[in-house]
Formats: sequence, C-alpha cells, structure tokens
Amino acid sequence: ASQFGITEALEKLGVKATNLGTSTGSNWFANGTTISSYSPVDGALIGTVQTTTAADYEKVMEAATAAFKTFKVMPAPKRGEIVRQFGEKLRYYKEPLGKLVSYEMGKSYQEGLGEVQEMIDICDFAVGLSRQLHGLTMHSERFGHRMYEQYHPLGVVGIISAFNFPVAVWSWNTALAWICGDVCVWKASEKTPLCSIACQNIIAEVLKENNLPEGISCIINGDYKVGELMTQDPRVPLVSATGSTRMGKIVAQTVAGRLGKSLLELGGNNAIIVTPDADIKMTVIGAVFGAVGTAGQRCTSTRRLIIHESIYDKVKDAVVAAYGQLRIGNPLDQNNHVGPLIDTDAVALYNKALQQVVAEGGTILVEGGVLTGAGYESGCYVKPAIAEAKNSFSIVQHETFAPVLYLLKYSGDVHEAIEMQNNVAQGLSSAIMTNNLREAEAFLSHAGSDCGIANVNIGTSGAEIGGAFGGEKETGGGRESGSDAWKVYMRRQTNTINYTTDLPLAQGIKFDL
Ligand code: UN1
Repeated sequence: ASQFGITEALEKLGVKATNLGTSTGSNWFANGTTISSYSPVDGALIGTVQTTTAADYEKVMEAATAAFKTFKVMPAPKRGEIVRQFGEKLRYYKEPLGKLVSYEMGKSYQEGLGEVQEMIDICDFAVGLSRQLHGLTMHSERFGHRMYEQYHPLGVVGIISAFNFPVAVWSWNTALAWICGDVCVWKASEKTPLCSIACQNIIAEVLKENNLPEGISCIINGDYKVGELMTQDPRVPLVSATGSTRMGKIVAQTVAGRLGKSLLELGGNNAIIVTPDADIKMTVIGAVFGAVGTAGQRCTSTRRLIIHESIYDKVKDAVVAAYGQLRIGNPLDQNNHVGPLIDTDAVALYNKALQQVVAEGGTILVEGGVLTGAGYESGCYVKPAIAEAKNSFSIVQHETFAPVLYLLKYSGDVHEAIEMQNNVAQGLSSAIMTNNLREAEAFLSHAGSDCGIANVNIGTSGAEIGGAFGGEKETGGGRESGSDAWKVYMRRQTNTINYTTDLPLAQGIKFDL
C-alpha cells in the first residue's frame, strides 16, 4: 500500500492508526470497544475506531438537537454556502479520500475518485437548491384568503450507509439535509469506519471555519445495535438507510412503529435487455462494467443479461471474450479493472452462488474462483464469473453482492423480455440495448420496466446525481439525490391567511354566534 501513497493519504485526512472518541478535538463521542478496519486490498490492518455506547449516543443526540436550534433558523442560502464550502474541501481532498475509499473498500482508484466526484456533484446541486426550496401557492375558496405551502426543516436525520459506497451515500443525504436545515447523525458500515472518520474531519473543518456547532454533523460507530439506537429514537424523524433488503425491512418496521419516516435504498437485481437491434459493442462495455465494476458490489450492478435468441451466441461470445481481458488485482494499481470483494464472508457468498446456479441446472460460461498467491494474500480477490441460467432459479432471483452475471434467453418480442426483467422481487435499475424506437419506448412506458431507474443504451449502474435515485418493490421505494428528493428531508406546512374582517368557514358551513 505504501507505494500507492496510502500513508500520506491517511495523514492528509487526519485518519490515525488508533481513532479514539476522546482523542480528537472534534465533537465525536465514542467510549466503546474498538472496530478494526482491515483492507481487502492487502489484508493489512489500516486502523481502529472506537465505537459508540448508549451513553455516547445520548451525548451525540444532545449535540445534534442543540445544533438544530441554530441551524434551522439560518437562511437556506446561507446553509447552501456551508455546503458550497464543503464541496470545495472535497475537491481539495479528492485524491486522498478516493485513495482511502479504494484501500478500505476495495473498489478501483478510478471508482474511488468517481465516488468523491459524486459527493462534489451533489454539493453543487444542493447549493443551487438552497435557493429553490419551493412550495406552491393555491387559490383559496374563501373571499379575501390566501393559501400557500412552506417546507420547513425536519430535525435530526439518521443516516445508515453500506460499505460499498462508504462516502458518497452519506453526502447524498447530508448535502440535501443540510440545505434543508436538518442536522445529521451518520452510522457508517462497520466494514468501512475509517471513511466515516475522514468525512467527519472534512466537514468539521468547514463547520469550525464558520463558527457553527459541529453537532450539525455527527457520527456514531459500531454494529447494527448502534443503528438501532437511532431507528428506535423518536428524536430522529427521518432515517435514511442503504443496505440489504433484510436490514431495510427491520429499519422500516422499527421506524414505522414510532411513525417516523424512512428512506430506503435496498437491494437490486438489475438486468440489461439486449434486443436484436442492439449495438453489440456498446452492450459489451455496458454489461461488463455493470457486472464487474466495484467487483459487482453496487446496488445497481448488472446481475442479469436478457438476450434475444437471434443474437444470443454473438452477445455471449463477445461478453465472454471481454471477460478474458479483465485484469484482477490491487485496485490502486490503475492497470487493474477489478479489485477484491469487501471481505471473506462476501467471498463465501460468491462461492455459494456459483455452486447454487450449477445445482439448479445452470451452466458456467466463465469459471469463477478465488485467487491465491502473490498480491492476493487478503483472500478477497475472485474471478468475475458468468453462468447461463433461468430467471426462475432461486439464485437468480436473489441479489448476490459479487461479480456473478447470469445470461438469460428470450425468444418472443420485447414484452417477453420486459416481463422477465420485472419478474424479480427487486426494482432498482434496468436497461435496454436497442436502436429500435418502438422497443425503447415500450420499455420506458407504463407497460415497461417497473424499476426506479430505466435506461436506454446505457448500463444499469453509474446513475448521475441530478435524477432521483432509488427503486420500487423490495428496493424500498425511497428516492435520494436529485429531482425533488429533497422534499423528504423537510416537513410541509400548509398556510391559510385571512386578510378580511370576516371569518367565513370552509365548505360554506354556517356557524352563527
Ligand atoms: C449503490 O450501489 O448503493 O448508480 C449506489 C450508481 C451509483 C450509485 C450506486 N451512482 O451506480
């Protein structure tokens, strides 16, 4: 790792070998046991982070609720200025933060930089939005009355994020929440705790420079029990959670039990439909990046290729040939395409999926396997695999967070392919490769893809932040990032004002005294 400048990156980001809750000048309370963060890149211990106890959590909530009092009355464009400065800092820290993401999580350095770029993009988006938190005005049914709606800050927003986007998911939530006047408490994945320390250090600088309370941005660390403190807490009106469907169901039920709001970004089972009118070259690039990018650990990763029988062999051969070109290895080395999985538990799930697809009657087209030997000592490097399968296989119905791609065949028209693509429990991302306008429009229509994201001649992953991001069914229904996703971070208030000397009642009701 030293040859890739990891030591310098950690130093720049203020991430230490031992990160104790009491050792920083920042407003971070952690007196629990420690989590050790090992890099999947080389298996080395990068550092430890002290966890949050229930008593620490109370201190965090005190800091957050106190900060909310200051922050909610600050004019929104002034809050936008804070987010603008945060975006500037991210530009400054882009390289070290991208490196830390790559080293702690295992995605390629290019994708690590891309993740920080998404943070910068959402900051820019949020700055503009800070002057556009519009409500509607309505015409009252009563004479001399006026109606309008306002969006007000909500309070403490809880953020639970996953290891696969260890920094960007936090920023999609915080950048919007902050311009909306909310304060944030973040529980990062215990698999990538150092990324949370780095991010906290960056925002702490901005808050300090602006004389703002650091409680505007809080982190809590630990396992799911720490997250539970937040999901059960009525002082947290919104919990935004990214992760598995299993986790999402628990979060949703707990938060709903106290009538809080949740924003869920859960699993995907994303497919690319390849029709007879597809551009094969584009299909190969989209499919291969979609399936092996981030080693198949994006919620938007391509898991299924639904290919028309007339071009099936051609597409299959081209994709298999492309897999032969993939270089697997240290993700900080820019010659490599594919880095490691997050840990050996993920490797076990990958192995299990490959066994299961065969057991269910599938055929392996590109052999998988765990890599060993020099450079692969962490035991987390696996070969991206391809299997021919059926949509009905239970393993195909399941999201395996690894580079396993299933090829499925269809023989009828595009509607048959759309039905296959929709026939899974998840509904995040989807794509069609076609130059046929009728097929493309059918896919995008109400009779088409049932996913939150539907693309034409683009793969399933790599959404831009300007659109609302999220999906239907077991994906959880939440929307983050662009469009009007900000509304979930605010409470809506309807105001009716009477500027006459009479008090007429709505609906024409007579009530004479
Ligand atoms: C995720 O995997 O949790 O669309 C998010 C994409 C990225 C976001 C992925 N912009 O692939």
